[in-house]
Amino acid sequence: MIISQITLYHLRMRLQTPFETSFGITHDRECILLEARAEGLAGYGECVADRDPGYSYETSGTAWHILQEFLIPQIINTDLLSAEDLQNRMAQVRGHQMAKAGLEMVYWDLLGKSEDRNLKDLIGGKGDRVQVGVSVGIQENSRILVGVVEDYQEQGYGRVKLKIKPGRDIPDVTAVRSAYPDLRLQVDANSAYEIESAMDLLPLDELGLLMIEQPLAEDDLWDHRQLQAEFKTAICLDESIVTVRHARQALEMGACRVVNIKAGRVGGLSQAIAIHNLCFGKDVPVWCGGMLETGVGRAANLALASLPGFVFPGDISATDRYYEEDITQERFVLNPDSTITIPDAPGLGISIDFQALKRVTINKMTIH
Ligand code: OSB
Ligand code: MG
Repeated sequence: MIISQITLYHLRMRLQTPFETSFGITHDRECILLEARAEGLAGYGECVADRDPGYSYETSGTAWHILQEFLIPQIINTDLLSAEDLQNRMAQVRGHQMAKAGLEMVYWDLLGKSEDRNLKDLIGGKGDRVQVGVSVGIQENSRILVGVVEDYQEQGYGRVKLKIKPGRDIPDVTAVRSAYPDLRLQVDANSAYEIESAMDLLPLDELGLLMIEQPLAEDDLWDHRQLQAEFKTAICLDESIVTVRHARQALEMGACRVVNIKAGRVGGLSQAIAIHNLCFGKDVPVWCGGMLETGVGRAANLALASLPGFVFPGDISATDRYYEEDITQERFVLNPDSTITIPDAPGLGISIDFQALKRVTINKMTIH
């Protein structure tokens, strides 16, 4: 597979409603769409780095720089033999997982199109749909939060994740649990606590949560291990796992009992699959996290989440939970059984809506 040209599109897309987490409020989602030409085909990928370095040190700005100056020059006009070969060529860049993952997604889309196979089949996924849930941002107060959850529940979401932060934790989660005793419920702190303040979360242990996601620092494993020892509820790591090695060490030391897998965070689909395989071999459940993707990244997430170790529902919601207008012609809808159907056309299985793309593009550059 020889890629002869890549165009980067810096996108800014207005969210349906602002999304508040412990690291800030997002009104407009930024990302980079990659469009590659190879052997008469067009392939697409999404780099999920956002405008601000709140979730990760990577931003749409750093990813643009790393792609333009270092990653794309490494792989353009050379014969890419496999995803592994692509990873080897990108390995001289330290970190910058989201930039790498965007490029790897392009490779998979092209590979699928050239072999007339969809991504799910290429990676060995099963079934035609995956179980999904919705990630609910911090609201003005508990009463409004319960109303928002009610709305999603009526839309058919069978699993809800609540964002929490110090001062907005126990009362919020308790209010939702009281209103919905049987709802599949989990929380995500996005690194907002320290080992000491996280002990304030102990009442959550009585609320029957599926898991507590990333309570402590993004560069921490050891304190998570200490915390997991104090809680009955499973700790799930998101930010702390950016390589396969982190996943292995986290499991070896007992820093978590569940892993959130995002291809963007771990440097690409091949690395996401490797973490899945590691966890599957140790009977550790995983699930597919989300980064408020466009339809491009959403398609990749759906294929990934069809692997057998993805036993918890993914943060893969319907298009209308995020955007009024998306850049794919396909819109993803929630099936009545709280699933979303995996696209089955070749590659990612999506096609770009170029009119919509034009409306959300704030910068564009082509590299030959
Ligand atoms: O921590 O899982 C997270 C969104 C942006 C950055 C980090 C996270 C999230 C979400 C939303 O929780 C998941 C989604 O619906 O895409
Ligand atoms: Mg998270």
